[in-house]
Amino acid sequence: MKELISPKQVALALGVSEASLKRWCDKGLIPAIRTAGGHRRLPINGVIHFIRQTGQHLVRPEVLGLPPITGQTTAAKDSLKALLREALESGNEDQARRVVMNLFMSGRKAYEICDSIIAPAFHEIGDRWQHGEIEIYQERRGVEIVSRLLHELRLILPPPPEGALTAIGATLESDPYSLATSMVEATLLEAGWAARSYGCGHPAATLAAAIEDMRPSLFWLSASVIRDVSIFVEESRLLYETALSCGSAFVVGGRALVPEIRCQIGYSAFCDTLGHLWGLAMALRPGGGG
Ligand code: B12
Repeated sequence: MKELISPKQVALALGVSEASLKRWCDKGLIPAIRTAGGHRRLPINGVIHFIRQTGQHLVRPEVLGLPPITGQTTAAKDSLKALLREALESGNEDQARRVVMNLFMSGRKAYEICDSIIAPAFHEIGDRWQHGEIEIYQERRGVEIVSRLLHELRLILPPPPEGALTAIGATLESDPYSLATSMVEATLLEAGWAARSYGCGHPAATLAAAIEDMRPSLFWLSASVIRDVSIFVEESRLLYETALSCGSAFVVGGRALVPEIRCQIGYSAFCDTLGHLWGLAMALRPGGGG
């Protein structure tokens, strides 16, 4: 996907005149930069933000590198989830992209799409694998597809504003589950944070070093699987204490953090869902609420 695009191409994508487009730029509704020759160039994430905010209809989405608009955004949540699950199981990446991008372009937040469509689709995929209805390769191929889609979402989210709060996060050594931590990153980015997931499988000591080096406002730990509870309790204590000493909030989430484990560890906030994190992230931003 290109990063900058001409007003003419955006006008084509929206089916409006170039004059209207330039007017929106002049009013500051769409961010624009000027080339050395004085021509306007529009950052694609600014254009996408404008479309999502104003509900503009996309006539030629492919001009912006987006999949065809299918009207699937109005379908019931369950049927979208089923559509996505089928697409992931059959390796139909285009169909998966259409489901996710159509929801996103219709103004749904990344966290809503992750919490209510993508994660439930994977929960079903897990159940179907457990019952021998699908192969392991289908599940893993689905993870790869969603990883790419999350990356694409990240590219089209508006860049964090100047002075944005920073956040980093990851999973610990025994935890190979990569999607949740990428989803946390997307959630925080959309909430206007400068967020970076450091991926999976880190020794606790290196995450503590990252907190000390980066001094983020927030450090998140995603825990999808805990192999040894006493080791996890010890490792999370190190992270909590390091975060506190660096002035970072320590935010935890993930399906392995059942109440019996949560009560043994320290943290600044526990989130069941990305929606909870969204609420927290918006409240912590300078000026709050937003
Ligand atoms: C994909 C997958 C894998 C992949 C993951 C690859 C990857 N790169 O991520 C791999 C191949 C590693 C894998 C391996 C195994 N898996 Co597996 N896997 C899954 C599957 C299908 C999807 C997981 C996923 O990504 N879900 C999507 C995420 C986004 O959803 P989520 O975890 O619910 O996260 C949400 C919230 O918890 C929250 N959240 C999570 N973290 C955080 C953090 C913060 C800060 C916040 C705010 C929120 C938050 O937000 C998310 C969005 O709503 C699940 C099914 C399931 N129920 O999830 C099985 C599942 C977890 N796996 C299972 C099993 C059995 C295994 C294996 C043991 C299989 C085997 N025999 O080898 C191994 C174990 C690996 C290990 N070391 O532990 C079982 C676990 C059963 C159990 N009771 O524990 C499940 C439930 C499948 C099933 N139904 O049987 N698996």
